Amino acid sequence: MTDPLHSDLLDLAQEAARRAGALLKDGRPADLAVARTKSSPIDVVTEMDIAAEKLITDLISEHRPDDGFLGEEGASTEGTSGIRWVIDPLDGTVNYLYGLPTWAVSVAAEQDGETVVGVVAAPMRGETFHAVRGGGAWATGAWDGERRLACRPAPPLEQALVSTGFNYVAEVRTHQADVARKLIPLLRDIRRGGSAAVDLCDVAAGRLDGYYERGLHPWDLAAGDLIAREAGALTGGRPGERPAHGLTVAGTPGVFEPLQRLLEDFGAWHD
Ligand code: 2AM
Ligand code: CA
Repeated sequence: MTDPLHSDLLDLAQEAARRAGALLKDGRPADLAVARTKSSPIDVVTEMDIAAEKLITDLISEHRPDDGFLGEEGASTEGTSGIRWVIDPLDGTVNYLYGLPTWAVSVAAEQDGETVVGVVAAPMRGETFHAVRGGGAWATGAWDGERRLACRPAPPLEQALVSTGFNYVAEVRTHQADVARKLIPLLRDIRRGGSAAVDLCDVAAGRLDGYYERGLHPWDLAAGDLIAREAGALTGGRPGERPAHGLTVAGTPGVFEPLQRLLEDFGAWHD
């Protein structure tokens, strides 16, 4: 039985993510990547990002005025209800800028510090993922209705398809490339999707065997982490730790453990 509070939070998260996704999709100028006049393309993306976060926080506050927020675009309030919303209004910003389809709106609700609801809407893929703690992970597609997600049965590591991401800072990227160079001969291949939230949902959906990244913030991973775990995946940080800014690892059981060990050996984390 789903807690009625969690059902309400899920409804609200889905509506917020749907509306923000529509705003971002419909509001993206067709010539964004080539816009050179007036403002830079980056400014347009930042404006869309801020507008999407405001839409989400306004909608939620209207229904639940006592909840707190933590958002990539600066929303940060404590609240008094024990519920805090962790929001990335646009995850995969660079893809959005270039017109690539892998970007998402990520909305999670925490109760007393534990994520209880996660929604990741990927409008250009026509898919929305969601999970409630203890209730499994689900995807709703434009063409195939709602389906329950389960991560892939583990292949041997050398046949695992693993996604990752690279930081915006050049020195960090160089270090990450060194880790990837050591890892790539030991795996089937590496992917670089560009949205942490979507990568975690792709692990949940059985489209990736694993995923890791250094430098994520709580809003990048809160919803996707719950969705991956509810689909049967394991997630963590450095061995024995939870996903963190220093390192996030996710994978189907059997791939997660050796991947996490290799990342430790190769120094993929930072403090
Ligand atoms: P963003 O698109 O909202 O910036 C890309 O590797 C993934 O990591 C994206 O989900 C991106 O979120 C996230 N990310 C967060 N901080 C990052 C950083 N400092 N450098 C690169 N990617 C970062
Ligand atoms: Ca993000």
